[in-house]
Amino acid sequence: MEFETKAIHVGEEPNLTGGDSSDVVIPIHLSSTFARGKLNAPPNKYEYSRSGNPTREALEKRLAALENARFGLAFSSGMAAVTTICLTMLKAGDHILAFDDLYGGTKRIFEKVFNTNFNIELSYVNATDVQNIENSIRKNTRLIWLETPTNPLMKLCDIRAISRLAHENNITVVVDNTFMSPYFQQPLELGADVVVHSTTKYLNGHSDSVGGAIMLSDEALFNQLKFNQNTAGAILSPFDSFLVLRGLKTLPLRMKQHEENAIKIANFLDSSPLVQKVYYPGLKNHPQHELAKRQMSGYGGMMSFVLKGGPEEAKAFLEGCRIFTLAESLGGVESLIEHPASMTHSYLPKEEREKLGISHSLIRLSVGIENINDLLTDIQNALNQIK
Ligand code: P1T
Repeated sequence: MEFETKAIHVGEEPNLTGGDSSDVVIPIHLSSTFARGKLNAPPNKYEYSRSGNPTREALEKRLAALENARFGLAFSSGMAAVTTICLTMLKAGDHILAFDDLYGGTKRIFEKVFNTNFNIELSYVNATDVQNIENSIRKNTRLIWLETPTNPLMKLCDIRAISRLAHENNITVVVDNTFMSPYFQQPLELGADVVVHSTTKYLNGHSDSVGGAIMLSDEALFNQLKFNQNTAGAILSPFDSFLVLRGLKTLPLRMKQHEENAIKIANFLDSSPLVQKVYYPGLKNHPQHELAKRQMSGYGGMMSFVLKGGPEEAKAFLEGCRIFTLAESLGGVESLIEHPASMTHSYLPKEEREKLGISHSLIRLSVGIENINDLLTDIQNALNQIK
Protein backbone atom coordinates (compact mmCIF):
# COMPACT_ATOMS: atom_id res chain seq x y z
CA MET A 1 0.00 0.00 0.00
CA GLU A 2 1.32 3.49 -0.84
CA PHE A 3 1.86 6.19 1.77
CA GLU A 4 -1.23 8.26 0.92
CA THR A 5 -3.48 5.19 1.20
CA LYS A 6 -1.94 4.04 4.48
CA ALA A 7 -2.39 7.56 5.91
CA ILE A 8 -6.15 7.21 5.37
CA HIS A 9 -6.89 3.53 5.97
CA VAL A 10 -4.48 1.76 8.31
CA GLY A 11 -6.06 1.28 11.74
CA GLU A 12 -9.54 2.21 10.52
CA GLU A 13 -10.37 -0.74 8.28
CA PRO A 14 -14.13 -1.52 8.52
CA ASN A 15 -14.83 -4.70 10.47
CA LEU A 16 -17.58 -6.56 8.57
CA THR A 17 -16.96 -10.02 9.98
CA GLY A 18 -20.27 -10.08 11.91
CA GLY A 19 -22.28 -9.28 8.75
CA ASP A 20 -23.47 -5.95 10.22
CA SER A 21 -22.49 -2.48 9.13
CA SER A 22 -19.27 -1.08 10.55
CA ASP A 23 -17.80 2.30 11.48
CA VAL A 24 -15.81 4.00 8.74
CA VAL A 25 -14.22 6.33 11.29
CA ILE A 26 -13.13 4.78 14.57
CA PRO A 27 -15.19 5.92 17.58
CA ILE A 28 -13.58 7.85 20.41
CA HIS A 29 -13.55 5.13 23.07
CA LEU A 30 -13.81 7.03 26.32
CA SER A 31 -14.25 4.10 28.68
CA SER A 32 -11.40 4.12 31.16
CA THR A 33 -11.93 0.48 32.02
CA PHE A 34 -13.31 -2.71 30.44
CA ALA A 35 -15.62 -5.21 32.08
CA ARG A 36 -14.51 -8.80 32.55
CA GLY A 37 -16.92 -11.74 32.80
CA LYS A 38 -15.01 -13.94 35.22
CA LEU A 39 -12.60 -13.14 38.03
CA ASN A 40 -9.79 -15.34 36.88
CA ALA A 41 -10.16 -14.81 33.14
CA PRO A 42 -8.78 -11.37 32.22
CA PRO A 43 -10.34 -9.87 29.10
CA ASN A 44 -8.36 -10.95 26.09
CA LYS A 45 -7.86 -7.47 24.63
CA TYR A 46 -8.48 -4.42 26.80
CA GLU A 47 -8.58 -4.18 30.57
CA TYR A 48 -7.74 -0.59 31.50
CA SER A 49 -7.25 2.37 29.15
CA ARG A 50 -3.74 3.28 30.30
CA SER A 51 -2.62 -0.18 29.18
CA GLY A 52 -4.61 -0.22 25.95
CA ASN A 53 -7.44 1.69 24.31
CA PRO A 54 -9.08 0.98 20.93
CA THR A 55 -8.80 4.55 19.58
CA ARG A 56 -5.16 4.88 20.63
CA GLU A 57 -4.39 1.45 19.23
CA ALA A 58 -5.82 2.44 15.83
CA LEU A 59 -3.54 5.47 15.81
CA GLU A 60 -0.52 3.40 16.90
CA LYS A 61 -1.06 1.01 13.99
CA ARG A 62 -1.19 3.89 11.53
CA LEU A 63 1.86 5.62 13.01
CA ALA A 64 3.85 2.39 12.66
CA ALA A 65 2.71 1.90 9.07
CA LEU A 66 3.74 5.41 8.04
CA GLU A 67 7.31 4.96 9.32
CA ASN A 68 7.47 1.42 7.89
CA ALA A 69 7.85 0.16 11.45
CA ARG A 70 6.38 -2.95 13.07
CA PHE A 71 5.30 -1.11 16.21
CA GLY A 72 4.02 2.30 17.25
CA LEU A 73 3.24 3.93 20.59
CA ALA A 74 1.31 7.15 21.16
CA PHE A 75 2.25 9.44 24.06
CA SER A 76 0.81 12.48 25.79
CA SER A 77 3.55 14.73 24.35
CA GLY A 78 6.75 14.58 22.34
CA MET A 79 8.68 15.04 25.59
CA ALA A 80 6.84 12.10 27.17
CA ALA A 81 8.05 9.95 24.27
CA VAL A 82 11.63 11.25 24.65
CA THR A 83 11.50 10.59 28.40
CA THR A 84 10.19 7.04 27.97
CA ILE A 85 13.01 6.16 25.56
CA CYS A 86 15.60 7.41 28.06
CA LEU A 87 13.92 5.68 31.03
CA THR A 88 13.80 2.44 29.09
CA MET A 89 17.23 2.37 27.55
CA LEU A 90 19.57 4.03 30.03
CA LYS A 91 20.97 3.25 33.42
CA ALA A 92 23.36 5.26 35.59
CA GLY A 93 26.81 5.43 34.02
CA ASP A 94 25.57 5.14 30.40
CA HIS A 95 26.42 7.81 27.85
CA ILE A 96 24.17 9.69 25.38
CA LEU A 97 25.95 11.11 22.35
CA ALA A 98 23.71 13.81 20.89
CA PHE A 99 23.70 16.25 17.96
CA ASP A 100 24.74 19.65 19.30
CA ASP A 101 21.68 21.34 17.79
CA LEU A 102 18.40 19.93 19.19
CA TYR A 103 15.03 21.19 20.40
CA GLY A 104 15.75 23.10 23.66
CA GLY A 105 13.36 20.91 25.69
CA THR A 106 15.23 17.76 24.69
CA LYS A 107 18.52 19.30 25.82
CA ARG A 108 16.85 20.44 29.04
CA ILE A 109 15.72 16.94 30.05
CA PHE A 110 19.05 15.39 29.02
CA GLU A 111 20.99 17.94 31.09
CA LYS A 112 18.76 18.82 34.05
CA VAL A 113 17.17 15.44 34.67
CA PHE A 114 19.12 12.54 33.20
CA ASN A 115 22.61 14.00 33.59
CA THR A 116 22.09 15.93 36.84
CA ASN A 117 19.86 13.52 38.75
CA PHE A 118 20.50 10.11 37.25
CA ASN A 119 24.21 10.22 36.46
CA ILE A 120 23.80 9.66 32.72
CA GLU A 121 26.82 10.99 30.82
CA LEU A 122 26.06 13.36 27.98
CA SER A 123 28.10 14.90 25.21
CA TYR A 124 27.21 16.92 22.12
CA VAL A 125 28.87 16.81 18.72
CA ASN A 126 28.41 18.50 15.42
CA ALA A 127 26.99 15.42 13.72
CA THR A 128 27.09 16.98 10.25
CA ASP A 129 30.50 15.26 10.07
CA VAL A 130 30.33 11.51 10.80
CA GLN A 131 33.97 11.66 11.87
CA ASN A 132 32.94 13.77 14.87
CA ILE A 133 30.56 11.00 15.95
CA GLU A 134 33.24 8.36 15.52
CA ASN A 135 35.70 10.38 17.61
CA SER A 136 33.17 10.84 20.42
CA ILE A 137 31.94 7.29 20.91
CA ARG A 138 32.80 6.01 24.39
CA LYS A 139 32.82 2.48 25.78
CA ASN A 140 29.58 3.29 27.63
CA THR A 141 27.78 5.06 24.75
CA ARG A 142 24.32 3.55 24.66
CA LEU A 143 22.33 6.02 22.55
CA ILE A 144 23.09 8.32 19.63
CA TRP A 145 20.39 11.00 19.53
CA LEU A 146 19.78 12.85 16.29
CA GLU A 147 17.50 15.40 14.75
CA THR A 148 17.86 15.97 11.02
CA PRO A 149 17.21 18.71 10.06
CA THR A 150 17.88 20.12 13.52
CA ASN A 151 15.75 22.56 15.46
CA PRO A 152 16.39 25.45 14.83
CA LEU A 153 19.51 25.61 12.62
CA MET A 154 18.36 23.08 10.01
CA LYS A 155 21.63 21.10 10.10
CA LEU A 156 21.53 17.62 8.56
CA CYS A 157 23.36 14.44 9.44
CA ASP A 158 23.82 11.25 7.44
CA ILE A 159 21.47 8.74 9.11
CA ARG A 160 22.76 5.78 7.09
CA ALA A 161 26.45 6.41 7.81
CA ILE A 162 25.88 7.13 11.50
CA SER A 163 23.66 4.05 11.93
CA ARG A 164 26.29 1.83 10.35
CA LEU A 165 28.94 3.18 12.69
CA ALA A 166 26.63 2.92 15.71
CA HIS A 167 25.76 -0.70 15.01
CA GLU A 168 29.44 -1.67 14.74
CA ASN A 169 29.64 -0.37 18.33
CA ASN A 170 26.34 -1.83 19.63
CA ILE A 171 24.77 1.59 20.00
CA THR A 172 21.09 2.39 19.41
CA VAL A 173 20.29 5.27 17.04
CA VAL A 174 17.26 7.43 17.79
CA VAL A 175 16.08 9.96 15.21
CA ASP A 176 13.60 12.68 16.09
CA ASN A 177 11.77 12.96 12.77
CA THR A 178 9.40 15.74 13.82
CA PHE A 179 10.61 18.32 11.27
CA MET A 180 10.30 16.10 8.20
CA SER A 181 7.43 13.75 9.08
CA PRO A 182 7.53 10.26 7.56
CA TYR A 183 6.21 11.75 4.32
CA PHE A 184 9.60 13.28 3.52
CA GLN A 185 12.03 11.13 5.51
CA GLN A 186 12.02 7.55 6.81
CA PRO A 187 14.89 7.06 9.26
CA LEU A 188 14.20 3.36 9.92
CA GLU A 189 14.64 2.65 6.21
CA LEU A 190 18.03 4.35 6.46
CA GLY A 191 19.15 2.14 9.35
CA ALA A 192 18.05 4.03 12.48
CA ASP A 193 16.59 1.91 15.28
CA VAL A 194 13.97 4.17 16.84
CA VAL A 195 12.00 7.13 15.51
CA VAL A 196 10.44 9.68 17.83
CA HIS A 197 7.94 12.43 16.98
CA SER A 198 6.16 15.30 18.53
CA THR A 199 2.75 14.59 16.96
CA THR A 200 1.84 18.09 18.11
CA LYS A 201 3.48 19.22 14.85
CA TYR A 202 2.99 17.90 11.30
CA LEU A 203 1.37 14.57 12.20
CA ASN A 204 -1.63 16.20 13.83
CA GLY A 205 -1.10 19.29 11.72
CA HIS A 206 -3.78 21.60 13.12
CA SER A 207 -2.22 23.00 16.32
CA ASP A 208 -5.01 21.59 18.49
CA SER A 209 -3.42 18.57 20.17
CA VAL A 210 -0.21 17.91 22.12
CA GLY A 211 1.17 14.41 21.64
CA GLY A 212 4.16 12.24 20.89
CA ALA A 213 5.02 8.96 19.23
CA ILE A 214 7.66 6.26 19.04
CA MET A 215 7.98 3.91 16.07
CA LEU A 216 10.36 0.96 15.85
CA SER A 217 10.65 -2.62 14.62
CA ASP A 218 12.61 -4.36 17.39
CA GLU A 219 10.04 -6.42 19.29
CA ALA A 220 12.01 -6.81 22.53
CA LEU A 221 12.64 -3.07 22.76
CA PHE A 222 9.00 -2.36 21.87
CA ASN A 223 7.84 -4.59 24.75
CA GLN A 224 10.10 -2.72 27.19
CA LEU A 225 8.89 0.67 25.92
CA LYS A 226 5.27 -0.43 26.11
CA PHE A 227 5.82 -1.74 29.65
CA ASN A 228 7.34 1.58 30.71
CA GLN A 229 4.67 3.61 28.93
CA ASN A 230 2.01 1.73 30.87
CA THR A 231 3.99 1.87 34.09
CA ALA A 232 4.85 5.58 33.92
CA GLY A 233 1.51 6.42 32.31
CA ALA A 234 2.24 9.07 29.66
CA ILE A 235 -0.38 7.84 27.17
CA LEU A 236 -2.28 9.84 24.54
CA SER A 237 -5.97 10.38 25.36
CA PRO A 238 -8.70 8.86 23.16
CA PHE A 239 -9.81 12.29 21.94
CA ASP A 240 -6.27 13.31 20.98
CA SER A 241 -5.78 9.93 19.31
CA PHE A 242 -8.84 10.66 17.20
CA LEU A 243 -7.53 14.10 16.28
CA VAL A 244 -4.16 12.72 15.16
CA LEU A 245 -5.84 9.91 13.19
CA ARG A 246 -7.91 12.56 11.45
CA GLY A 247 -4.98 14.90 10.87
CA LEU A 248 -2.85 12.14 9.37
CA LYS A 249 -5.31 11.60 6.54
CA THR A 250 -4.21 14.85 4.93
CA LEU A 251 -0.51 14.64 5.88
CA PRO A 252 0.67 14.02 2.29
CA LEU A 253 -1.41 16.90 0.87
CA ARG A 254 -0.34 19.25 3.64
CA MET A 255 3.36 18.38 3.38
CA LYS A 256 3.36 19.04 -0.37
CA GLN A 257 1.83 22.47 0.14
CA HIS A 258 4.08 23.31 3.11
CA GLU A 259 7.06 22.54 0.92
CA GLU A 260 5.82 24.37 -2.16
CA ASN A 261 5.27 27.52 -0.10
CA ALA A 262 8.54 27.11 1.83
CA ILE A 263 10.68 26.90 -1.33
CA LYS A 264 9.22 30.19 -2.57
CA ILE A 265 9.73 31.89 0.79
CA ALA A 266 13.29 30.59 1.15
CA ASN A 267 14.18 31.98 -2.29
CA PHE A 268 12.49 35.30 -1.50
CA LEU A 269 14.40 35.70 1.78
CA ASP A 270 17.64 34.53 0.17
CA SER A 271 17.47 37.37 -2.34
CA SER A 272 16.50 40.06 0.21
CA PRO A 273 19.21 42.66 0.99
CA LEU A 274 17.95 42.70 4.62
CA VAL A 275 18.66 39.00 5.17
CA GLN A 276 22.15 37.75 5.92
CA LYS A 277 21.63 34.00 5.61
CA VAL A 278 18.84 31.48 5.06
CA TYR A 279 18.95 27.93 6.43
CA TYR A 280 16.71 25.74 4.25
CA PRO A 281 17.88 22.35 2.97
CA GLY A 282 16.17 22.94 -0.38
CA LEU A 283 18.45 25.86 -1.22
CA LYS A 284 21.53 24.98 -3.27
CA ASN A 285 23.63 27.06 -0.87
CA HIS A 286 22.65 24.88 2.14
CA PRO A 287 25.89 23.13 3.20
CA GLN A 288 24.18 19.71 3.07
CA HIS A 289 21.94 20.21 0.06
CA GLU A 290 23.39 17.08 -1.59
CA LEU A 291 22.68 14.96 1.51
CA ALA A 292 19.16 16.41 1.65
CA LYS A 293 18.52 15.32 -1.93
CA ARG A 294 19.72 11.82 -1.13
CA GLN A 295 18.18 11.28 2.31
CA MET A 296 14.85 13.09 2.10
CA SER A 297 12.16 12.98 -0.56
CA GLY A 298 11.35 16.67 0.04
CA TYR A 299 12.70 19.62 1.95
CA GLY A 300 9.73 20.35 4.23
CA GLY A 301 8.19 23.52 5.56
CA MET A 302 10.68 24.60 8.23
CA MET A 303 13.44 27.18 7.83
CA SER A 304 15.38 29.72 9.80
CA PHE A 305 17.22 32.84 8.73
CA VAL A 306 19.51 35.53 10.08
CA LEU A 307 18.24 39.05 9.71
CA LYS A 308 20.81 41.83 9.25
CA GLY A 309 21.07 44.21 12.23
CA GLY A 310 20.57 43.56 15.94
CA PRO A 311 17.80 42.74 18.41
CA GLU A 312 15.75 45.86 17.50
CA GLU A 313 15.53 44.86 13.84
CA ALA A 314 14.58 41.28 14.78
CA LYS A 315 11.86 42.56 17.13
CA ALA A 316 10.46 44.90 14.45
CA PHE A 317 10.26 42.03 11.98
CA LEU A 318 8.76 39.51 14.41
CA GLU A 319 6.11 41.96 15.58
CA GLY A 320 5.51 43.22 12.04
CA CYS A 321 4.15 39.90 10.76
CA ARG A 322 0.39 39.50 10.71
CA ILE A 323 -0.34 36.16 9.03
CA PHE A 324 2.81 34.51 10.41
CA THR A 325 1.74 34.30 14.06
CA LEU A 326 4.36 34.84 16.74
CA ALA A 327 4.17 31.57 18.69
CA GLU A 328 6.18 28.49 19.66
CA SER A 329 5.46 25.19 17.89
CA LEU A 330 5.39 24.31 14.21
CA GLY A 331 3.88 22.02 11.65
CA GLY A 332 0.29 23.27 11.71
CA VAL A 333 -1.64 24.47 8.69
CA GLU A 334 -1.16 28.06 9.87
CA SER A 335 2.19 29.83 9.45
CA LEU A 336 4.09 30.51 12.66
CA ILE A 337 7.13 32.62 13.37
CA GLU A 338 9.33 32.45 16.44
CA HIS A 339 12.56 33.70 17.98
CA PRO A 340 14.58 30.69 19.21
CA ALA A 341 16.93 32.75 21.43
CA SER A 342 14.08 34.04 23.59
CA MET A 343 11.48 31.30 23.04
CA THR A 344 12.13 27.62 22.17
CA HIS A 345 15.86 27.72 23.00
CA SER A 346 15.88 30.26 25.84
CA TYR A 347 16.82 27.43 28.19
CA LEU A 348 20.36 27.33 26.70
CA PRO A 349 22.99 29.61 28.29
CA LYS A 350 23.77 32.67 26.13
CA GLU A 351 27.36 31.56 25.37
CA GLU A 352 26.17 28.15 24.19
CA ARG A 353 23.49 29.70 21.99
CA GLU A 354 26.00 32.05 20.45
CA LYS A 355 28.54 29.30 19.87
CA LEU A 356 25.89 27.30 17.99
CA GLY A 357 24.62 30.28 15.98
CA ILE A 358 21.30 30.85 17.80
CA SER A 359 21.78 34.62 17.88
CA HIS A 360 19.29 37.41 18.54
CA SER A 361 18.96 37.81 14.80
CA LEU A 362 17.96 34.20 14.13
CA ILE A 363 14.29 33.80 13.21
CA ARG A 364 12.47 30.50 12.61
CA LEU A 365 9.51 30.04 10.28
CA SER A 366 7.02 27.22 10.13
CA VAL A 367 5.53 27.86 6.71
CA GLY A 368 1.84 27.02 6.59
CA ILE A 369 -0.45 26.18 3.70
CA GLU A 370 -2.08 29.59 3.20
CA ASN A 371 -1.96 31.28 -0.20
CA ILE A 372 1.68 31.97 -1.04
CA ASN A 373 0.99 35.54 -2.22
CA ASP A 374 -0.43 36.45 1.19
CA LEU A 375 2.58 34.90 2.93
CA LEU A 376 5.10 36.74 0.74
CA THR A 377 3.23 40.03 1.22
CA ASP A 378 3.23 39.46 4.98
CA ILE A 379 7.00 38.96 5.00
CA GLN A 380 7.59 42.00 2.77
CA ASN A 381 5.38 44.14 5.04
CA ALA A 382 7.32 42.97 8.10
CA LEU A 383 10.64 43.73 6.38
CA ASN A 384 9.28 47.23 5.69
CA GLN A 385 8.89 47.71 9.48
CA ILE A 386 12.66 47.60 9.88
CA LYS A 387 13.97 51.15 10.12
O1 P1T B 1 6.06 19.82 22.63
P1 P1T B 1 6.13 18.32 22.60
O2 P1T B 1 4.99 17.68 21.90
O3 P1T B 1 6.39 17.74 23.95
O4 P1T B 1 7.40 17.95 21.68
C1 P1T B 1 8.72 18.21 22.04
C2 P1T B 1 9.58 18.30 20.80
C3 P1T B 1 10.36 17.20 20.46
N1 P1T B 1 11.14 17.21 19.35
C4 P1T B 1 11.20 18.28 18.54
C5 P1T B 1 12.08 18.28 17.35
C6 P1T B 1 10.43 19.43 18.84
O5 P1T B 1 10.49 20.47 18.00
C7 P1T B 1 9.60 19.43 19.99
C8 P1T B 1 8.79 20.62 20.38
N2 P1T B 1 9.15 21.80 19.72
C9 P1T B 1 8.56 23.02 19.87
C10 P1T B 1 7.54 23.26 20.70
C11 P1T B 1 9.12 24.09 19.05
O6 P1T B 1 8.49 25.17 18.89
O7 P1T B 1 10.22 23.89 18.52
